[in-house]
Amino acid sequence: MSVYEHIIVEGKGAVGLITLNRPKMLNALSFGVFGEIAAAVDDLEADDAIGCIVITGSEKAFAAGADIKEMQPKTFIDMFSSDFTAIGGDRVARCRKPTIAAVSGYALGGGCELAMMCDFIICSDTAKFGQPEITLGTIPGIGGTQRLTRAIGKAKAMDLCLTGRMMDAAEAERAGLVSRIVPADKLMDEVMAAAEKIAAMSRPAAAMAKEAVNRAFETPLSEGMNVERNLFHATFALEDRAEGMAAFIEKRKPVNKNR
Ligand code: CO8
Repeated sequence: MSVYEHIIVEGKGAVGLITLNRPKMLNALSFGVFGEIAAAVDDLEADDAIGCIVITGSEKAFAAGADIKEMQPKTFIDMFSSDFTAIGGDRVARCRKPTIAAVSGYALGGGCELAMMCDFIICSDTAKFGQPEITLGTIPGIGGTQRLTRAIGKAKAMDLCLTGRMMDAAEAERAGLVSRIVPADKLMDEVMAAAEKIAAMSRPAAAMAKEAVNRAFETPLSEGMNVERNLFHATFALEDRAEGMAAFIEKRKPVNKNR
């Protein structure tokens, strides 16, 4: 296991919990934080005990964006050479285990983008989402113009990216950015329950379901349908599929072997 300075990583049963932990800076995402998130995903993905990963922040802020104080002196070549966007973000998006973002308070800029890299977002009624980069004279750099547009459509994505305004939890749910809104004091209970439920499913089936849904973001419908069909057929090679259907017929709970 790696040693972490800016995040807390815990294994809670079959759920890996990554908690961003820079409270004084509202969990601003520095290069170091992104590097640690990537290392944590590496660790949790390699850990057979873990079936689902949750990323969360504090009650006040999931993350208020990339660390502006760290970014301010950077030049084009600094950013280009470091390939910052590839460090943490892509690692979360490439994770094959299911991931959930548990968002309370601010999820702005890179914070909103990090949440969108997860498979889905459950938020508290205090959540606020936005891409305020334009107010700093820059634009989103790790998915805010792309994943947000695919998630909520052009009209709202343009509105958020061009005005820099925040969207509250209710608007985010209406727009399809989040899957559920939960009272703030119940957020982690609800997210952990969802994560435990997912972790108890057949792991290869969950990975295939995730891969198929993600293809809808990246390919035309016909290609996505092909991927889905192939993966669906592939589930018939799983012992878990045979067990799942037998258990249904025998009116009992399935025992997944994750193969
Ligand atoms: N970076 C650095 N420090 C921050 C950040 C941030 N993103 N957000 C908050 N802080 C710090 C504040 O400076 C303050 O520190 P200090 O006490 O030392 O002054 C502390 O956190 C508390 O913040 P506030 O006093 O501002 O708290 P408020 O409750 O008054 O306001 C807000 C909360 C509205 C969230 C406000 O802090 C804010 O507007 N933050 C900035 C939001 C923002 O613009 N985010 C976008 C950043 S750019 C980005 O994310 C680009 C992503 C591209 C990824 C690729 C990168 C290379």
